[in-house]
Amino acid sequence: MWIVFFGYVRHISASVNEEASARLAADSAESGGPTIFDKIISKEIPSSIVYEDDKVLAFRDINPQAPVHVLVIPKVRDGLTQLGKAQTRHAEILGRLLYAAKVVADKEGIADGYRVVINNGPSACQSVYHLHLHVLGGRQMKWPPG
Ligand code: TR5
Repeated sequence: MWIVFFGYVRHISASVNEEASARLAADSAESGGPTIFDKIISKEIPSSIVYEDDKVLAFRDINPQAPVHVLVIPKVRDGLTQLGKAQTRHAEILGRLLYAAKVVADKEGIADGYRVVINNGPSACQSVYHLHLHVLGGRQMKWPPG
């Protein structure tokens, strides 16, 4: 009984922390300053690159949530801190990112089933404010997501 109670309290407190750090990340994103992904793009910080072209970079997530977990990002942010900031001028890069996600899935051997996720804003737990697509696969996915 107590174990269940403390488990529940821990679960609630983890959710509160997650939400608080997501809100903090969103607040600091308002400044439009650099993110960790800028350093990955400039190769100042090493990453495991899966795919790259003139506009798009795809690299393995440092904290994978599936056997295959790749992030697909635009090399130039141009105001795209999150999907919700997209303007008409971003339509081409949005298409390029989605197509790159498909290319990554093919290259990674997960074409039979994978998930492409965009966390938009604090309520979706976005933590890095440089638009990115998560490509997840290599295991059975569940629906609905958490
Ligand atoms: O929560 P959202 O949707 O914003 O996703 C951000 C993702 O970036 C998370 O899945 C993190 O695990 C991932 N991430 C964060 C860092 C990082 C990374 N992936 C690769 N390499 C990384 N470095 C070097 N540093 C990070 N802070």
